[in-house]
Amino acid sequence: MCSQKAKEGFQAEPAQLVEKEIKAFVRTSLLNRLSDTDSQIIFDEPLVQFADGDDPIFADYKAVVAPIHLTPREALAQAYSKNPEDMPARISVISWILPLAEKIRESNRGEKLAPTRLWSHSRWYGEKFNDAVREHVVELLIAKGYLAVAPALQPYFKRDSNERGRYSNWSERHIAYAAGHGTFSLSDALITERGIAHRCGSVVTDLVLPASLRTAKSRLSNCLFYVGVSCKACINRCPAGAITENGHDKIKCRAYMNEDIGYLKKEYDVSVAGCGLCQTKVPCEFRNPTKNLKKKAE
Ligand code: B12
Ligand code: SF4
Ligand code: SF4
Repeated sequence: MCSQKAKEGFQAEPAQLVEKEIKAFVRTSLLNRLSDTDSQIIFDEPLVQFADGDDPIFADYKAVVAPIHLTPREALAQAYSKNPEDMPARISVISWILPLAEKIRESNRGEKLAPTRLWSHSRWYGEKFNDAVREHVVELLIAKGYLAVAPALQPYFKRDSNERGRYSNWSERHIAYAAGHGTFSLSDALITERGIAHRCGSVVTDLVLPASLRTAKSRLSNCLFYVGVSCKACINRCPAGAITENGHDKIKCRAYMNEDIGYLKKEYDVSVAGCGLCQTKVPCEFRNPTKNLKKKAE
């Protein structure tokens, strides 16, 4: 446990310090590079925002995602083998978006059936790097004397399936939505100010951080399809027919990745190859496509 002095120093500008630390880690860590492709950087500068750990939206996720979805208070308490009510009065959630670098996105734009080696490696090694960010943030906070946990790294983290398909008990993009990073979309994925082609992560802590505003009008308002502009680009990009005007069929999507293009795991030497064709060559690939519409309307 560190000295009270260090803890006080961190409290001076906690939000700026946390953001600076995460950005520096993404900029300098060698894990944010693909070793066999000329050290290609995986992720550009991240977006970092915060949510109040007791925001009522987290309780809503038990209905929206699944009853087993944890609130931040439950996630922190479980990690310390305590009851949620025994946790400190204020807790916060740190949520980051890791936008995929241009070269990785560009490589997938020309594909019609399956992801490139570069995309698959950004899925496999990129998530390893995302785990490293989680570990780094937790270690930093604990070293400063705070409680901290990355729920996605905990033994209690789990995935399950229901009639709508796969889900987890800590959905990183629902956490990102709560922290005001953006909105969901026709393809299910989260459209942020840096677009849809990203990975995201989070940490829960008792360091008190200012909650970022959720400025979106609705939970779908960054997607052109839902704001009355004719966009079906992701429908046309999906080789599995998993996206229609009714939304994203998670069961079809997963089956396509596991069965139809499952051979890629061996070819690319990864345990998960991904797909992500719906996240490139689309108007929301690297920006919020509704931003200009909003400006024009003003
Ligand atoms: C299970 C899983 C999958 C499943 C199911 C995906 C899904 N839609 O949930 C499958 C295997 C299909 C999958 C595929 C992919 N995945 Co995946 N996957 C996950 C995982 C492990 C859990 C997701 C989860 O818990 N979902 C919960 C369910 C309920 O979410 P949902 O169905 O999308 O939620 C809808 C409802 O909640 C609805 N809703 C209804 N009412 C309300 C009310 C409110 C208030 C709100 C907020 C929402 C809401 O809105 C949502 C969107 O429609 C996460 C990692 C994590 N721990 O979060 C990664 C994750 C979701 N995957 C990711 C990625 C990148 C992919 C792929 C691109 C593969 C790749 N890398 O090449 C594809 C993309 C598929 C797609 N179009 O979204 C990223 C998403 C980043 C992003 N850009 O959004 C994540 C977050 C991993 C990460 N750490 O970054 N994945
Ligand atoms: S491609 Fe168009 S319809 Fe699909 S998620 Fe992006 S903005 Fe929405
Ligand atoms: S919905 Fe699934 S199968 Fe379709 S393009 Fe996106 S990741 Fe690939």
